[in-house]
Amino acid sequence: MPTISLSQYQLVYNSLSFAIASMGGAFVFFVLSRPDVNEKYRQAVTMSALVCFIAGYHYLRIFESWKGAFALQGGMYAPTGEPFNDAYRYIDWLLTVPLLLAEYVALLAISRQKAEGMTFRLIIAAVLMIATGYVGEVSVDGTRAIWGAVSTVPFVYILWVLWGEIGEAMAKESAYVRVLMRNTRLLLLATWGFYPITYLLPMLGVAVGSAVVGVQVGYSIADVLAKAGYGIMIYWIAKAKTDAV
Ligand SMILES: *C/C=C(C)/C=C/C=C(C)/C=C/C1=C(C)CCCC1(C)C
Repeated sequence: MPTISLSQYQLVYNSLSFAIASMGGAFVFFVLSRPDVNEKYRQAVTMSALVCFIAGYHYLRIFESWKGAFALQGGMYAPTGEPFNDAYRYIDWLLTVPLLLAEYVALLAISRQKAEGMTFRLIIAAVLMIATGYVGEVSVDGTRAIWGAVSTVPFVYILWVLWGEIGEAMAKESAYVRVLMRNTRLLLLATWGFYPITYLLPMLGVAVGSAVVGVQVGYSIADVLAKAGYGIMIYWIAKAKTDAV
């Protein structure tokens, strides 16, 4: 860990704190709003609540780890020697990404048999994406780019499948729901695309301190949008479909 400035330290500190608050707030919202939607869609809202709960817990742990990794020394934050635990984030993704994928599929309202096969393939791809990404994230031997490229293969597969399936499902919906689904699909692409871009930061020649800070802030923003933000979109779609019948 490098020595970082006061404002760099606080930028991460505040981003993590913002993520904890967002996940906690979203969790409460999903629990309270679950009865508003038709039974068919409740499972999707439950999954949003679970995702935010799991992420909120991990953000608390990441926050503690960040505080322990640095100490104020002569106006700068110097590493204490206690390692900053980046594994929390990847463990979190390992749990939340499969849940998010199951959530998208649940909303598509496709036949159960097709949904099960698709969820299974998407989850395998997600595990591969996260596992290979993690190896690259913690690598110190210059293989970050290679593992990042490997991880991008299942990533593209996931987005390609979801993009197509959401497109097909959209066609069967009312004009209003179609617009909501179109926006959700764009949000999916924008937020998931944020992760590999953030991952690239340390390879772009920025100072080590800035890269560490950028990665933490970038992933935090992406997580809030991909989990809490996406959950709200899913809720809106479920609510619109409920009100339409
Ligand atoms: C709630 C957490 C979510 C939605 C996490 C998503 C994570 C990704 C889409 C990560 C993708 C990566 C690549 C495509 C290549 C580089 C390594 C990763 C793991 C950052």
